[in-house]
Amino acid sequence: VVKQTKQSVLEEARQRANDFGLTEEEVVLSRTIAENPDDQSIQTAALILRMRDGMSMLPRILKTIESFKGQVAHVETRSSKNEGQYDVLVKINITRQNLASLIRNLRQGTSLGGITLLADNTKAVTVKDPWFPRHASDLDNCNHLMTKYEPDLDMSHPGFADKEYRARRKLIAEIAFAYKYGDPIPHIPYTETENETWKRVFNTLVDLVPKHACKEYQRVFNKLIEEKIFEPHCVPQLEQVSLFLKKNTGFTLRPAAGLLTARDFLSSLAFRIFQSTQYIRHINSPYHTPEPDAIHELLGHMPLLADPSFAQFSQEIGLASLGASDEEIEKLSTIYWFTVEFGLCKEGTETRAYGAGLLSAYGELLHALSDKCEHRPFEPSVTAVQPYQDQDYQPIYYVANSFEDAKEKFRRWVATMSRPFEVRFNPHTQSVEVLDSL
Ligand code: HBI
Ligand code: FE
Repeated sequence: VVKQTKQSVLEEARQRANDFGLTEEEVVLSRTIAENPDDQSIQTAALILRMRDGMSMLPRILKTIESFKGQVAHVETRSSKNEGQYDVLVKINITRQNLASLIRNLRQGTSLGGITLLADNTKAVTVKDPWFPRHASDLDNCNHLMTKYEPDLDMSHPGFADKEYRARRKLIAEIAFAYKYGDPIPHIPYTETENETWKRVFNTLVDLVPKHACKEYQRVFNKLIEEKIFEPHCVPQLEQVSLFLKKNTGFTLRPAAGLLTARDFLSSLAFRIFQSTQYIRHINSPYHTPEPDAIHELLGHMPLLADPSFAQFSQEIGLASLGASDEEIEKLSTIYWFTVEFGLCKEGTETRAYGAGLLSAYGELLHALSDKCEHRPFEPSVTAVQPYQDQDYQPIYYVANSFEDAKEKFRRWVATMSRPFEVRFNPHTQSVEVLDSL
């Protein structure tokens, strides 16, 4: 990607807008949006996207807009100068805040392969968008989904051909969409099939934990079994687990409908809130899931979120993400990936797993601790720029000396970030205070 100056981006956006016949007024309107950052009123915005692979991506684009609560007012497509590619102009009625998130999502491009955002008439909105959640209740606005692996869109998804499974997923997603801060997490009566899927994964892990999981994980894992929150025959309820976490570290859960944008996902950690999916992977592929599901959250993440030192580390990643630039969010996600998801740590002369992606999947757990991959010492500035993929086992893992050591290194690295202010979490009010450090 060629980096352009802000000026030339704006110029190009205007040029492309002209091509599609947007008025000067519409460009001015977007300026107004930028100048009133807390405005919740609905505005009209125009985006121009290029579909590199024919028209097939159009439904995904529309679905993404819908997931950001945008209402499509106008769609126009035309073939681009390049063969087989189409440009699409969409006009959307949307709040400023949702628009900024939508554009970020489209720019990240991770959720919508084959699509490029060519121009929007709202550059000013996103270039210096300072909005981030200030109170835990603001997370009600931070649940923007990525449409990466959804059973009804992705043909390679194990649930694609299973109508019943898709209906179940839809039902559970709706519970997450309706959830508001302060609500208890709705109880899901898991089906026999779902409980069976849980049981299979749980039983494979019970045998591996004593040998391969770090000691902090083991301590809480055993406690969860003692307190009968983790039982082999039924999927634990998020509400019960949330109460358990609250008692131990002050972390709580809120239901998430699926994969959130990295910015939204990380921001909730700042409030010691973990966005957890509540659906269960398809029974046909119990030991692997391309997306997070409740089994991954429960077996992978929950034990360590109840560990004080790890909880602190997680929250600090979240705090660092508030108001960060897109590039910094990318780096923080990568650090999150190689620590919270796939991290290894030293324990005496041994190396053990603490990453949730490892502790919820025995295949990769054994791979990560075998000699078929590379172990490197965790070093935030290096780890932050390590490319990774989520389709296959990782070829490289990063090893921390301890959570305390990882936290120390992380803190030193965060201090090098460009943010012109500092944030502090006030647990009494569950809000983030912004301290100007200029
Ligand atoms: N969303 N629900 C959910 N769960 C995740 O683990 C998750 C996410 N969105 C983004 C994301 N993880 C990654 O980008 C992390 O590296 C931040
Ligand atoms: Fe995860």
